[in-house]
Amino acid sequence: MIDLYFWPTPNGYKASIMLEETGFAYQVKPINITAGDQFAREFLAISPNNKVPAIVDHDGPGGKPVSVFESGAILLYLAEKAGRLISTDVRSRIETMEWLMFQMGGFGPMLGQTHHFRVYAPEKIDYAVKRYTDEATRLYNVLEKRLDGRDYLAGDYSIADIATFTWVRPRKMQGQNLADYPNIQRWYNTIKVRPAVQAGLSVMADSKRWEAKPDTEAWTSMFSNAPPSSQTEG
Ligand SMILES: N[C@@H](CCC(=O)N[C@@H](CS)C(=O)NCC(=O)O)C(=O)O
Repeated sequence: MIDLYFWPTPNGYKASIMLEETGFAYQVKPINITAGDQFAREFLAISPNNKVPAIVDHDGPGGKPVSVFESGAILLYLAEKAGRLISTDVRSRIETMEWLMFQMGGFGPMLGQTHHFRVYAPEKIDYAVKRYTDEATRLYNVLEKRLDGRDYLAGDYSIADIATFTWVRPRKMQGQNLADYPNIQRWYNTIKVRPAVQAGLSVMADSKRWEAKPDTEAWTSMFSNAPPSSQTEG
C-alpha cells in the first residue's frame, strides 16, 4: 500500500495520475495547503520543503517503507518500481529525463509564478504579469515545436508527458489558448481521455481550489511560508 499525501493541484495530480497508470494500491492522505496542513511536523518529516505531493510506500526497497517527496522523484520511483512509463533503452531514457527535467525545472516553476502574478498577487504588477506571461508563451512554443511530428514528448507515453500535462490544464491562468498550439492541443486531447488520467484527476475533485481566488487564510497558508493563525493559535 502506498500513502499519497495530496492536494488537488498540478503537482499533486502528477502523482495521482501515475498511481492510477501503474495500478499500485494507494490511499489518499489529504494535505490541505489552504489550511496550513503542509507545515505539520509529521508531514515535514516526509516532505521537508512543505509541499505536496509526497508518498510513503510501505512496501519499498527490501520490503521496508520508504518516503519520497518532489513530484519528479515520485514519478521516477513509481516508473522504476512498475517497470513502465520510462524506457530502459539508454537513449530513450535520456530523452524522457530531459523532458521531465524541462518540466520540473522550467515549465512548472515558471507557470507557477505566472499563476501567482496573474491571479493570486495582492497587487497587480504589470511588469511581473508581462514577464511571466511572456515566459509562459515562450515555454509553450518550445513544447509546440517538440511535439511537431511526435505523438509524445519522448518516444512512447511516459512520465515526461504526465508531468507536463498537468501544467497545461490550467492554461487559462497562464494566458494561453490551445487554439494557438495545434501540436500541444492534439497531444493534450490524447492524454486527457486516458482512463488512468481521468481517474487521477478525479481524486479529491470536490476540493479543487487552485483556480479560485483564495480567501485570506488560504492565501496566507500558500504564500507566506507560514501556517495561518488558526493553525498556530493555542
Ligand atoms: N517541486 C515541487 C513543487 C511542489 C509544489 O509547489 N506544491 C505546491 C502545490 S502545487 C504546494 O504544496 N504548495 C504549498 C506551499 O508552498 O506551502 C514538486 O514538484 O513536487
